[in-house]
Amino acid sequence: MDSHIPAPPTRRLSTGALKNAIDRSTPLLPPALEIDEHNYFDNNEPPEYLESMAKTAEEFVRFHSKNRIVLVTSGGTTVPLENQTVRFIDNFSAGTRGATSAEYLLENGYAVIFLHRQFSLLPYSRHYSHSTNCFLDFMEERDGKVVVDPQYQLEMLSVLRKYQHAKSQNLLLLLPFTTINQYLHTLRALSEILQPARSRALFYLAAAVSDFFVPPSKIPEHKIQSKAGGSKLTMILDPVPKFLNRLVDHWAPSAMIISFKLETDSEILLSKARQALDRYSHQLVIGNLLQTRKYEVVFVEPDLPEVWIRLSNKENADSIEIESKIIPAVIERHTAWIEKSKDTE
Ligand code: PAZ
Repeated sequence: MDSHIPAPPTRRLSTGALKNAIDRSTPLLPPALEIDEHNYFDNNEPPEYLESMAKTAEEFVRFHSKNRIVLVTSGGTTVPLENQTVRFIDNFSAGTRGATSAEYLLENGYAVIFLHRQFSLLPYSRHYSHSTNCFLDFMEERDGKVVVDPQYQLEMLSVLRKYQHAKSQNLLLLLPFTTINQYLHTLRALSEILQPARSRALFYLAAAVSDFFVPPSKIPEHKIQSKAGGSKLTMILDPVPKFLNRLVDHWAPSAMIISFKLETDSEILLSKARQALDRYSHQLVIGNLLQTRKYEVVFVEPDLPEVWIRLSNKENADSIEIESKIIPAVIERHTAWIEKSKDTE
């Protein structure tokens, strides 16, 4: 990264020797087997809305029977600690990567299924939502009416036109999730629904998915009580099975699959991305560091040297979004994937 680009605020909690806190040399968890898939999906009930969501997605895929379709996953999954959930474990992801990438994919003619954490950032509305860009700051009162402040007119008009185009052409399907279980069931259902699209289907898995969860057999039904005098809370979380290889080999065997790898330690980013690629045999891992993810990412592909994508100082000062560089590079690879798949389809 260019040295004078300011690093975004980190969520570092301590200046202590964090290296010792977690053993980062731990290898990745083994890929899930068929039996793990059965165990998980038989024991963790699908969300009630799954069937109707699947119908909507099927219609969308049929409607785009000639177009490229991308499934973008975005935002963080939660891990409930109680069945009637008061408390849950969450992560930092606001869905910026996913929502921004979806816009550039739409601009390049893709139909987008946007599987996102409910209330995280959405394509187009992200420009005016959440605390940094409250939509009210873009408005003013004139003659008793609410109007857009003239200084934002042009930019908002451009965003509005793109949004309305995506809507009127039925190019964007928004599907929410909250928990890790909802995410996994929906991902599997959508993968199967996307099978007819074969190599035209692209998976862009940018969501930050929980690594651990409390299985139904161990989850308390009601709110966990604090005892008088305050006792410690100990919970044992099970690992979430790594379903990426099931996706690659069985759920969507003809699609191009891109996963993301997030780390905080630059020394292990490349090796972890390479390990994921070796383990799951998909086409591309996009690696990024928590601290620099808005300015640089690295493409890791089988049998090829890594490719870094970075914003220059000028691009950064001009508020260029790194996704405007990531997406053309992704599309180039998807085009090659479609070409390569032609012989077998
Ligand atoms: O949502 P965001 O833009 O703040 O962050 C995006 C991201 C860092 C979650 C994404 O780029 C990513 O790396 N997702 C995969 C995370 C992982 O499970 O390793």
